[in-house]
Amino acid sequence: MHHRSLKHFPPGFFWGGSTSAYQVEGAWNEDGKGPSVIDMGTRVPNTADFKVTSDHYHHVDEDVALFAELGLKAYRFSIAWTRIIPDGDGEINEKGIAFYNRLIDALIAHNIEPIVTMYHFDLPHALALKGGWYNRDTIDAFERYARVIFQAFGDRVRYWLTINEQNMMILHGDALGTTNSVDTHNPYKSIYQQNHHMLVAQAKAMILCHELLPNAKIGPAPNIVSVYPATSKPEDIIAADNFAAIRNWLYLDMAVYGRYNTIAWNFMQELDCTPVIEPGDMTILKHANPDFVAFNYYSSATVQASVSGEDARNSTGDQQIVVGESGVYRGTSNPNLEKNEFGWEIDPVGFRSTLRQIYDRYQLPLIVTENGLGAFDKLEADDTVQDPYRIAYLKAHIEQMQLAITDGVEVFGYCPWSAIDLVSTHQGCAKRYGFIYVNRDESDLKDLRRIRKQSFFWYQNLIRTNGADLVESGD
Ligand code: BGP
Repeated sequence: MHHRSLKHFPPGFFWGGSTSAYQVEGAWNEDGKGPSVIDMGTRVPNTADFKVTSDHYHHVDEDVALFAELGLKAYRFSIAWTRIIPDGDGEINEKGIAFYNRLIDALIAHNIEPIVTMYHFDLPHALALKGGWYNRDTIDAFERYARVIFQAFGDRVRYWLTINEQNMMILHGDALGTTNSVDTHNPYKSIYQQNHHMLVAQAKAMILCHELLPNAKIGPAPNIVSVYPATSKPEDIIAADNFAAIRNWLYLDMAVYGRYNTIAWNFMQELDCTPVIEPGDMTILKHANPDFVAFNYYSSATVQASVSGEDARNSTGDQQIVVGESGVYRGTSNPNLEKNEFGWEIDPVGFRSTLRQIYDRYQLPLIVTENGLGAFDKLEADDTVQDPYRIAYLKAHIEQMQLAITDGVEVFGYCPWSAIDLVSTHQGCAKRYGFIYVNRDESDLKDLRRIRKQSFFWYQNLIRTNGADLVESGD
């Protein structure tokens, strides 16, 4: 759609930056923190583990001062459940509460809005030993944890995100190390049972948040992308509909409308993996009303029809690279798009289309909680990092976001991944995303020095002008 003029970013727009606890904090076993499934998971050989990461736990004041210098209006981070309740459902660890008090207070002192993810992949290991999300008791543990953090931080935190990328944990649990199949005969059965329990836990947290903190806002935070058919063949269109339902709408239809998406439900029926729904679950799911939809976007997805009986899962994918499902959809690459160094397709226009689709479907304000480019940045001899490729990626996506806003989509924030370098979920720390370089490599912690990248100054200027300098401040 052509527009005669573009709408400005709204006043007070949350230009932000994102991280997650296990990828940035380090201090994995300090001050009473319990182990999470991430701490106990297996690592890809020769990549960094999550013990120290960017050592944000010990650099919190310095990092927040840098975020303030960058000009961030919001900082989206996650609370490590195991810092607050080390074994997931037992004693509360006051030192964990003290750490987040310190972080939140520092952010507020710098006029940076804290946006808190309650749970970002790092389920307490002690709960995993009891069956993890397969065990219904984990719902109660999550609700109790939610109460603890709402009570501890709710006087200052106004924006809450429930579960980061639940859809990726379900679709790529193996890659993320977060879902263990309990039923080996039909792994889908246990995976979609875990999914159901997470959905109920999320609903309970949203209801509780509204009860305890009437002025706070809360929403889900899945990874949502436009799904394209590989061709205009009607069978490919159906495949795209299938994947969009299974990947996207299953999660948001439940979060917003409290109902299972029809196509996704039928997919589960075909695979004999519909979850057991206890009496009362659907009432809880219906009564949970998010105030906004948060979502992460890195790339679009393209699929084609899959013939029933074929092995559609014949390629290895990570959380962005689509694989397939026999008779349902088959992932393929999009010849119109370039790829980043890790094989992820780059699609800024798909970002606009994703924003439009979500808003059209749910009519709730949107916030982008992750978007960014992983790359092998290089620290130059003069202590600078030149990352024009990152600026180009972010600029192209922000331009498309502005077009979406002009299309009428209500967007109130954009928090690129990542505010500062951190350890990638499964590709170590050589895959960098931050505006701030952290001087370490996979095995050598060096001095963990913080260095402002070229993109830091670019984003600083963009924020200063509330996005008006998008064109002028380009690379
Ligand atoms: C999202 C996760 C983040 C982060 C990001 C980049 O799926 O929410 O935790 O890891 O992807 O992915 P990666 O680190 O694999 O490059």
